Formats: sequence, C-alpha cells, structure tokens
Amino acid sequence: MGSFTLINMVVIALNIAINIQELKTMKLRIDAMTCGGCARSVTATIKDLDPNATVQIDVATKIVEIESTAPQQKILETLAEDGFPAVQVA
Ligand SMILES: [Cu+2]
Repeated sequence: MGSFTLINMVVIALNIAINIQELKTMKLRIDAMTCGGCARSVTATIKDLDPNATVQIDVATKIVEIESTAPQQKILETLAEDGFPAVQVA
C-alpha cells in the first residue's frame, strides 16, 4: 500500500513535468489585429510568456500560428488583457 502510493505520486509528478514541457501548436484568429504594429504587439505578448515560442502571423487573414510550451489558456487570457481577444481555430 505504501509503495503503491509512492509509485502513484512519482507517476503524477512525471505527468505534471511532461505537461509543463510539452510543445503545443495552436492557431488563433485575432480580429483586432489590423496592421504590422498589432502583429508586433501580439508577438511581444506571446514572447513575454514564452521567449522560445514560434509565432507566425498573417495580418491579411488575422491568423496567428503559435508553437509554445506556455499553457494555451494563459496565452488566450494574456492576449485578451492586452487588447487582442483571440478565437482558437485549431
Ligand atoms: Cu495595428
């Protein structure tokens, strides 16, 4: 019983560590992003959360593709706080 509990705790800790490190891709549409200045602001917001994030932006379609280990919910919240509410499209 004691060792079973310990193994469970180790498994849970490993799962948490993997989740934190996991590189995730997300595609967002940000209607408030209308020019290159907006695109730079959006990029800066994401890089503040994760300096190693990859950010690709098409201002014409208002689509942002992000590759990051930052929690997706945190990215959405921070973008909204900075005036760029985003809709996740993929
Ligand atoms: Cu702009």
